[in-house]
Amino acid sequence: MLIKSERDVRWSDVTPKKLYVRRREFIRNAGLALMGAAGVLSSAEARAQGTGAKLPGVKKGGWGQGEMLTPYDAVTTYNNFYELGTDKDDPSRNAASLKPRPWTVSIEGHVAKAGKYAFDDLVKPYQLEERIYRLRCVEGWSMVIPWVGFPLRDLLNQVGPTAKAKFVEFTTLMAPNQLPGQRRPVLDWPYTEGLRLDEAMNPLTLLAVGLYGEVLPNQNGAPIRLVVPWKYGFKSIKSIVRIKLVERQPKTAWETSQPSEYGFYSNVNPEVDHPRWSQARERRIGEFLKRPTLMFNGYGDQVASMYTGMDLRRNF
Ligand SMILES: Nc1nc2c(c(=O)[nH]1)N[C@H]1C(S)=C(S)[C@@H](COP(=O)(O)O)O[C@H]1N2
Ligand SMILES: [Mo]
Repeated sequence: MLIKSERDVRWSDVTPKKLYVRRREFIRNAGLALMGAAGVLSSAEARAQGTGAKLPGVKKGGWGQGEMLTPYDAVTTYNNFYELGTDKDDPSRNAASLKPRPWTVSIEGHVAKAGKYAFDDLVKPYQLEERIYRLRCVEGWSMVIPWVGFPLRDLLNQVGPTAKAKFVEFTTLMAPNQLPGQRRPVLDWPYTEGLRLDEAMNPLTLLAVGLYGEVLPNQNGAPIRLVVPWKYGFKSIKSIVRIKLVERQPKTAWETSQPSEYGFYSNVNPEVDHPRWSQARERRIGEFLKRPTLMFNGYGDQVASMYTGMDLRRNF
C-alpha cells in the first residue's frame, strides 16, 4: 500500500500552517453554515448544485452531540481519494475534474426494484439528517465530521432485497478523464467495497450527500458516498455509481491489492494491529497528543451484536 504508517506522518503534514492561522475563521464559517440559510433553495435545487450550496430541511441532533468537530478546512483538504491523487492535498487540488452532476446510480442484483436512478430521484424520498460521526482511517488518524445524509437501510427497504441477497457491493465511478488517478495502476480500478447485508441495514450506516450543512465537496466523494463509522475509513467508499445486492462476499479493492493487510470486515479494533503498525492509538486531526483507539470506533453498543461468536482476529 502506498500509505505511510502513522509513525511516518509528520505533524507539519497533518496540520498545515494555514489551518492554525485560519482555524477561527473556519469555525465561524462552519457555525454560519450550520445555522444555515434554510429555505433559500429548494431541496432539489440545492442538491442539483455543486459544492458550497446549503442543504435545506436537514434534521438535526441525535448523533455525536458534544464532540469537537474537525474544522471544515481540514475535512476538505486532508483527504484520501486515490482516484484524485495519493497525497493528502491532491483530492482537493484536483477536485474540479470530477463532474458529480448529472449522476446516475445503478441498483442491481438480487433486488425487487432494480434500475438506474438519477441522483435526484434516488435521494428525494428520504429525510436528510445531520450525523456527527468519528472517522478512523486505517493509517492512524481520525476526524469528527458532521455528515448530511440518510440511512442506507431506508434505500434498501425501498428497493427490496430478495431472499438471495446476503451482501452489498458498492462501486465508484470509473472515468479516467474525471478521475486522473485511475490512469495509474495504484488499485484495481474501479474502487469497490462491500458490506454484509446486516451491516448495510444497521441504522448507523449512512449514505452521505453533504457535510457541514452543505452539498458534499467533490474531494469527499460527491455526489454520494458511504459512511460506516465503526469500520476503517476505506470502507466508506466515495462517488458511488453502483449498489449491487449479491449472494457471495464481494472482493473489495483493498483486499484485492493486499489481502494480508486489508480484510473484508475492517472493523476498527485497537487489539488487532495492521501487519506494519499498531492500531492501539490514533491522532485526531488538529490535536497533538494521541488518543486511544476505541473498539468499533466507540460504536460497540450499536454494532457489537452483529459479530457475536466471530473471531475478529481472523475476520479482520
Ligand atoms: N473511491 C474511493 N473511496 C474512498 C477512498 C478512495 O481512495 N477512493 N479512500 C478511503 C479512505 S482510505 C478514507 S480514510 C476515506 C476518507 O474520506 P474523507 O476524505 O472524506 O475524509 O475515504 C475512503 N473512500
Ligand atoms: Mo483511510
